[in-house]
Formats: sequence, C-alpha cells, structure tokens
Amino acid sequence: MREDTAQELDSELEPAVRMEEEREVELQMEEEEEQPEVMKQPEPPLPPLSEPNTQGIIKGSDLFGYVGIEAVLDQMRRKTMKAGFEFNIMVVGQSGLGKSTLVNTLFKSKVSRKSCTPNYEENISKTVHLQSVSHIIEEKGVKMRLTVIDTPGFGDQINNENCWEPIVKYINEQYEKYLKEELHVNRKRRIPDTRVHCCVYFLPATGHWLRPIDVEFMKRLGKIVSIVPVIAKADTLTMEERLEFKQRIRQGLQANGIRVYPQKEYDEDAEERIVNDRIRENIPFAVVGTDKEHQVNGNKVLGRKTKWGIIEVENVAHCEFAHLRDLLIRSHLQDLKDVTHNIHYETYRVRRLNESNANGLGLSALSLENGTGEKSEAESQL
Ligand SMILES: Nc1nc2c(ncn2[C@@H]2O[C@H](COP(=O)(O)OP(=O)(O)OP(=O)(O)O)[C@@H](O)[C@H]2O)c(=O)[nH]1
Ligand SMILES: [Mg+2]
Repeated sequence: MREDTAQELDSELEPAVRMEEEREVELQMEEEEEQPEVMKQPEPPLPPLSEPNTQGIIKGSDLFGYVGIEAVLDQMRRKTMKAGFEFNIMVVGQSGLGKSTLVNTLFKSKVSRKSCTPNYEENISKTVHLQSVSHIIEEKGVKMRLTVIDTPGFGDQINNENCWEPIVKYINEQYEKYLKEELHVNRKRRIPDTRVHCCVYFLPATGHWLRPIDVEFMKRLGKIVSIVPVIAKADTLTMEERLEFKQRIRQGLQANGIRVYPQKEYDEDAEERIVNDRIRENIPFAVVGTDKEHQVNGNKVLGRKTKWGIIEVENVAHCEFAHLRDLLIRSHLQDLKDVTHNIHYETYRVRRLNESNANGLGLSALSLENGTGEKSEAESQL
C-alpha cells in the first residue's frame, strides 16, 4: 500500500485503458469482415425447446454446445483489475470517538492519521474542516483508490447549530463536479469519482438515546448520502446495555424517519431483501477499533488489551466490527457505489437539470456555472 494522488493513478492506468481501446477497435473490424459470410449460411432450424419458455429464454441445456457467454465475467474481472476502482468513505462524529482508529482497522493500514496536535487549544477548531486523504490499496492485483474524508470539529462546539452544513456542501460539491464532467462536450472516458459512497456516523456509547445532533445530522444527510451509523467504543458497554442501546437507536431512527443504508426501497429482489433485512435488524453495529495485534492461543489477533483480558476486534462474540467490515467492503462495496450513482447522484442531477431548465438556461450554461449554484444547492438541502 502506498500513499498516492489521483493523478498518479490515472497516469498508471492510462496505457492499460488505451490498450483496451485498441483491442476493441480490432475486434469490431474482425466482426464486420466476417458478417457477409455468416449471412450466406442457411440458418439451422432451432431444436424444440425442452420446456416451453414463454419469456424467450434459451438456457444452457437448450444450446447445441458451449457458447462461452459466462466468460464475460472473466473479461469484466480483467478490466476492473486493470482499471482499478475508487471508494470514498466519510467518517463523522465527535473528536476522540475512534474514527481514525476504526478506519485503520477496517483497511488494516494507516489510512487515517490519528490526531497528534500537542496543544489541546489548537485541536479545538471553531468550524468543521473537511480533510480528505487518498491511498492506493492493492490486494491480489486489484487496485482500489481509497479516499477517507475526515470531518474534524463536528459536534465539538458548545453550539453545534448547523455544524452539518460544511458536510452537506462538500457532498453536493462532489456531485456537481461529476455532473460538470458528464456535461463536457469532450468528456473523459473515465470520470474521476470523488463522490462520497458511504458516510459512517459515529454514535457515542452513552447507552441512552439518539441526541438531537444525531437526529438532525442523519435526517438531513440520509437524503443525499448512504449513512451507516455505528456505536463507537462499544467495549465500554455491557452486552445488555449494548442490546438495549441498539434497540433504542433503531426506534429513534424509525420515529424520526431517518433513512440509513441499506434502504428497504432499494432492495433489488427477494434474495437481497433477506440479506439486507438481517443487516437492518442488527444496525447500528457496535464496534471496537484498534491498531495493535496481540497473541491469543498462539494466533495473532487485532485487539485491545485491558487488565481483564483482550477484546478481539474481529471476533463476533466480542463486538460487531466484522459485520461492519463485511458490509462496507466484502459484501456491499459495489452496492454502495451503485446506490450513490443511481439514487443519490441521480436525484441531484435531475434537480440541477430541472433548475437550469426552469431558469431558461441550457445544459451548456449549467456546465459553465462557476459554483454559485453549489451554495444554493447546499442550502436548499437544509
Ligand atoms: N476503548 C476504546 N478506545 C478506542 C477505540 N478506538 C479508539 N480508541 C482510542 O480512543 C482515542 C481516540 O481515537 P482516534 O481514532 O484518534 O479518535 P478520532 O475520532 O479519530 O479523534 P479525532 O481525530 O480527534 O476526531 C485513542 O486513544 C484510541 O486508542 C475503541 O474502540 N475502544
Ligand atoms: Mg481522527
């Protein structure tokens, strides 16, 4: 793993992309040449279908022999491996809740720097400052450009009124950037994606209820980004307290009409509904983070050592970190990206285009706007 910039990744990837382009052209030409020959051949009569199929689906058993359609999966895999992909994760929560530690635990590397300001006074910022750091993580030949967007200062003031505004603004700015790239006459083959794919919201392990700031933040942000709430530092709660707290939070989310990921209305089929229902019943995950490894029964485990024993972060009997990691990385990473593109970005895009049409401006005018629209957009969300 190494720290990198967007530009570096693009320059690395460009030759691979160009090669693919050339190959595609060659393939197209071959197809065109072969076409007339095929036309001369009389079509063989189709064999009777083993079972009448009203939807017109020809299954493998009905074919004369192996065609090789499934090989498209290998092609997709090769393309993705060459191109790499982006994943942008935002962490929000009060200072000291373990945001940086958790992100580092998730990606098993130092992707988020822990605050190291020696002076406490300096550490308290008057406003929320967003900071994004990108890294390229490579595992088994698959490259991911991970961007972690930190939100220091959130919820740290005496008066936290409107402290979500800079966050809403940032998220909308990324949609606006993407929209402008899409509207370019000569648009890039691959538009750089800086849109926030997931916002992990850290709830302090108070064992009480959702606080007004939690409600206000998630209510607003749930409309524009996929929110995954977690209970931070869950090792400070007993098992009973944890269960009760989780139950209260779920009630609070429902009572306030807060939409968190995965949303029921976006389940694609019954199978996905079953998987997602299980996640929804278990949300918010009570997590523990660490940057230390310890020996347990001769094995190295990620954990937090206390006087009473070791809390194993990846052990589901100890905490729900593994569930969160599975959701964010192993099972739903692509879905988070799809929901961002197909739901949140689409909602933004439609509204922006409608706005520009209503103002009598065309698409070209929208792409030339200098960002003043972004501010009004951010405000219209609030
Ligand atoms: N008990 C416990 N402590 C934790 C956990 N995660 C992190 N910590 C500790 O909490 C302190 C703050 O952790 P950070 O990861 O820096 O917290 P942060 O939310 O990123 O803080 P800021 O960057 O200041 O906003 C550190 O001393 C961590 O070791 C946890 O799950 N349980
Ligand atoms: Mg931090």
